[in-house]
Amino acid sequence: MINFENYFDIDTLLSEEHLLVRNSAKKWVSRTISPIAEEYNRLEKSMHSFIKDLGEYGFIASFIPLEYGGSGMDYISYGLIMQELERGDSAIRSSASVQTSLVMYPIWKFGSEEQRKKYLPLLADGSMIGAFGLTEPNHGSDPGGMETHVTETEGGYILNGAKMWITNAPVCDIAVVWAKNENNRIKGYLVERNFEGFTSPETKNKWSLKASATGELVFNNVFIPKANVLEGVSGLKGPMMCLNSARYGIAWGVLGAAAACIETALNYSLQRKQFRKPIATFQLTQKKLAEMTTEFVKAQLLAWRLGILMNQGKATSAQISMTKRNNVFTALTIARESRQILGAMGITGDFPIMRHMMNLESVITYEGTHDIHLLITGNDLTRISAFY
Ligand code: TGC
Ligand code: FAD
Repeated sequence: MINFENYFDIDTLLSEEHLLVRNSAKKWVSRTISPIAEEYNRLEKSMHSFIKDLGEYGFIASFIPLEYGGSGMDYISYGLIMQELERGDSAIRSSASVQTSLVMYPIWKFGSEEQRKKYLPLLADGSMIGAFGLTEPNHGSDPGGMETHVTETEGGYILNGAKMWITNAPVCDIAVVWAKNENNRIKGYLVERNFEGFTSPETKNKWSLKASATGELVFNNVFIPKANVLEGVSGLKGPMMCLNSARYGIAWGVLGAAAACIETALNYSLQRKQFRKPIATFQLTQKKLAEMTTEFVKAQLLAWRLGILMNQGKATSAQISMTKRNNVFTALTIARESRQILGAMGITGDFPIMRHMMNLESVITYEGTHDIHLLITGNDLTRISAFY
């Protein structure tokens, strides 16, 4: 079969190291995740159980410096790892995104040296699982309105409130929690599993990301020692900077899911016969395949270019929003079109398409919805906020 993933020779834009990292992640996923993905989704078994393997292979903490247990790789390598993980299932990419961009990144960027040394190596090798608490029951797209808050007390703070829709909440050992202080400023707090008054009930009955543990983070007078405050940042820009990194990873990740769908649909269309001919013979099938591949290549090039800008420290948050929005929508459209090519077979678990499609319904919502990213682009172009 034609290598549609290299249609524009994108491999020549990658270094030896990039290719090595991509190939080893691809191999690991096809050996470890792809064979169990269907079963884990059916049984709602969370893939966080593979976090130690991710740590061992360097698939988490890829851009975290070596001195803190990371791999010191660049942003293209990070993106390629996300792509390969999501080829298996969005749940395993979610675990890696949260651990790397939403938990290790803020500790690395905004934490004290003591916090970095204490937590980063354990998160990097998967001994600890992290969660990121920004969204609340009453504040999703508008996290600046958050109600979770702290009050100062001797030696630290008392945390009250609740976060919702949190990846890895039920299984986390540590949560990076964003809350307002008495001056109404948002700060980050490191909440450890054994802190009294902290609970994390699981959210059940999802039709998407079924192999990812999602839940709430509930804080009932939880004492947070001063040593657990991320002193290096205050305001909404703290969590938003973490999201820049995670959204960038998603822009690559969804390429993996999209590629799995195109590959499945292309193969199927060449095999499946109707009216005595492979369905690939029909112009309408070819139109679907051609358009999906065109959009895939455009998304791939956008992700690659964004990766270069990330490496140079020049990527803007608006560029990241545009790429996350475009690439997730592209992947979801590809999943829907691929499913059509398979007809009734497309709705079964014998093929990965429907699972990817259902997962992508979450991906198009989390880390900023499709419409919120459009408004961010609109704001960037006009300098007029249309949020309010
Ligand atoms: P706005 O007035 O625009 O900004 C407030 C302050 O934040 C700064 N800021 C950013 N800084 C860095 N990067 C960004 N992307 C930033 N966006 C905003 C901004 O400069 C300002 O700073 P300062 O110093 O002037 O105060 O804020 P707003 O209240 O109008 O709200 C708009 C905003 C940004 C919140 C909205 O556009 C948005 O992005 N909403 C989406 C919320 C979201 O993405 N939540 C994600 C939760 S985490 C998650 O989903 C994880 S899924 C995990 C998995 O993969 O499983
Ligand atoms: P709302 O904000 O209520 O939005 C509902 C609809 O209104 C959307 O279509 C939205 O686009 C639209 N809307 C809102 N405001 C505007 C506006 N100004 N103009 C036009 N339209 C608007 N959060 C975390 O903090 N940590 C996590 O680990 C995490 N993991 C998640 C895992 C999963 C599986 C899911 C589904 C979500 C997760 N989230 C997490 C939460 C996610 O970030 C939020 O769901 C998302 O930000 C949207 O918030 P909401 O669901 O409250 O929707």
